[in-house]
Amino acid sequence: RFVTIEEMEAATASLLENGKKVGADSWQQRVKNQTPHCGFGEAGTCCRICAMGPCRITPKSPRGICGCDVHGIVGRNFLKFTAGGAATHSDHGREIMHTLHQTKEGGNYQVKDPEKLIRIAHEWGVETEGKDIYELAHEMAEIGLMEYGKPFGVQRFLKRAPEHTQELWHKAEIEPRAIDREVATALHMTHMGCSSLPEALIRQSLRSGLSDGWGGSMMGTEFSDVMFGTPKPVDTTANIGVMEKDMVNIVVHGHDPSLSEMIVYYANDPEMIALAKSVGAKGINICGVCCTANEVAMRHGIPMAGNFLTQENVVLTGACEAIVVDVQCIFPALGPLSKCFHTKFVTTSPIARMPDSEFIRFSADNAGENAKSIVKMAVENFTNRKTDLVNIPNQVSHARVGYSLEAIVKVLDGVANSQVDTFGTTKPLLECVTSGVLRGAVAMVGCNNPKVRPDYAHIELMKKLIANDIILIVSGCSAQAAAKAGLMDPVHAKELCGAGLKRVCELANIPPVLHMGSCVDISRMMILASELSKDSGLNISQLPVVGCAPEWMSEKAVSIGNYVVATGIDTFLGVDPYVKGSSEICDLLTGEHGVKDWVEANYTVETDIEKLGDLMIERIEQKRAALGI
Ligand code: BF8
Ligand code: SF4
Repeated sequence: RFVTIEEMEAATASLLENGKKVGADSWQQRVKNQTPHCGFGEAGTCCRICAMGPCRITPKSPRGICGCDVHGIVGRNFLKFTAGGAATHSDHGREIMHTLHQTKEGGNYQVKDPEKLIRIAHEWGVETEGKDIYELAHEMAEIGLMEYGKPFGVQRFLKRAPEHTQELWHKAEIEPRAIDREVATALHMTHMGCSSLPEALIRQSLRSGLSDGWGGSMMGTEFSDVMFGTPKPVDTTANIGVMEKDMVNIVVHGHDPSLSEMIVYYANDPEMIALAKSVGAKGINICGVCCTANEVAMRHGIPMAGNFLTQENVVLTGACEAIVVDVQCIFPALGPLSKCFHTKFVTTSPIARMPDSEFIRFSADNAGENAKSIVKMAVENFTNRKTDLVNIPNQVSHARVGYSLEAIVKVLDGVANSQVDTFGTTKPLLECVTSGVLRGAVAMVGCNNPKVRPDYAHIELMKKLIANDIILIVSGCSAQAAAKAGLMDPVHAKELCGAGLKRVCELANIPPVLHMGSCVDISRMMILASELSKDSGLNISQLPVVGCAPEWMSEKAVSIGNYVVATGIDTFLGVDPYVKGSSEICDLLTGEHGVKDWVEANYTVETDIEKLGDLMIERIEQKRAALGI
């Protein structure tokens, strides 16, 4: 029913043994080689943005050669980190808009949720009357793409936020303008001889974070839904045991659903299935890793083989015919690792080129053709499998996923007590919170990081929170950790809940941990928070809701942290974002009079996971007390 962290670690250990037989390297080994890490890097006190450096700040050398102090250096590093994440998420969103522009009737990409497209068009003030749906899709794609570089105005989606939030952003001068502009401004500000004032650097960090969460990511999410369908609850399975011994296993990994959707489509092609049978397999099994897994699980119930730090495990099973990737969070290690087995490592994007891979360039024009040839290549590779190297640990959990905002509102109707005005709103959830049946909600997101025992923080924190009647909304690799452990099991997970949450799970027929999607889908969480605020008349910062990334590692995660905080949601991190070298930056991010004065929320960094959980519960209870509930 539930898979413990120890059982998962034992499975990984047996896979590493498998790897040893063929001389495979692993992240577990590379972590040892990299430890201890550079102390300057860890504290954020090394600057190498100009060639007079690198400058490192010590008590004896408190300033860089240009005279920049430690606060300027740490702040600039933090802003650059954010800009990297905002650029990455937003470029994913841009790719989606380009794909939308290529949609056509009967084409590789189509509009599957026309209603949502029309809804967003109305929001954006675009005339829909009398237009063909594809004409509208192309027009919306162009307008969306303009959001990246428009010379004037602010992001269109900001209007979705409660008015109070919009006012805070305006007053703090952090409303994101064009998406690319916020990234460029960040890089301009961090150039040698520009900003070294901590406050200015942190403001721009929030602003470029917002250009991601309320700009690029939100477009990525919304228009993925338009093209591939808005997720609805669907049952699936998770963990390494979803790989099938007798089938061709194709693992999809990365982020952009434009690739994985096509691979899923061709894996179901009768011609390909017949080919698989002709080479001695029972069929074709697609499973996912990282955010791509979330995308196809949410829309098609495709099983999730693992998350960030188990990406090598899928190859180590010896049963992976192909691992097909697009962009982001892909270990370059997969190249050499795949060479130790029969696995084909297929890269598809000019953005993520890697040695030891087969590059099949993927684009909207050739998507069908190329997806088919990738599936064919994987099927034909089945006969190269070395059966004595096949080791698939028998670990599988059931999971119900697919909780888009639209789906959450729908399940809430099941909890509503017959007052018509609560249907189609978040009010039933608010009622549960006000009455104390639920104490609050935690949005748990983000990666794995070897600095934290992988998956341990996600899983243990979730168990602690649900036992305390706190509902979880999750995304990214956090979602997969939950699914692997069985915390999304629609039947059994409620056994781990407090009485109140258990009751809600029964009434709404949901697991206590709701899978909202991939990391770009944290934008869904921002809209949910906005709806809760509007439906309750409270500010977002007053809601007993916090965000948490206990094992984060990527630049994208810092960008997310910044937009979650900027949206008014206190955010708890289990890994320090390289800022501990500057008291001023730490005060701005975590103190009572920094970002909190501007956006009514701040960060808490606590690497002791048990304490991190206690702090979140304490914050939720403080917010409840302030509301008198
Ligand atoms: O965007 S949670 S390891 S997979 S960065 Fe990457 Fe982190 Fe996973 Fe998706 Ni998000
Ligand atoms: Fe050193 Fe200043 Fe150049 Fe940074 S910008 S490397 S602190 S001289």
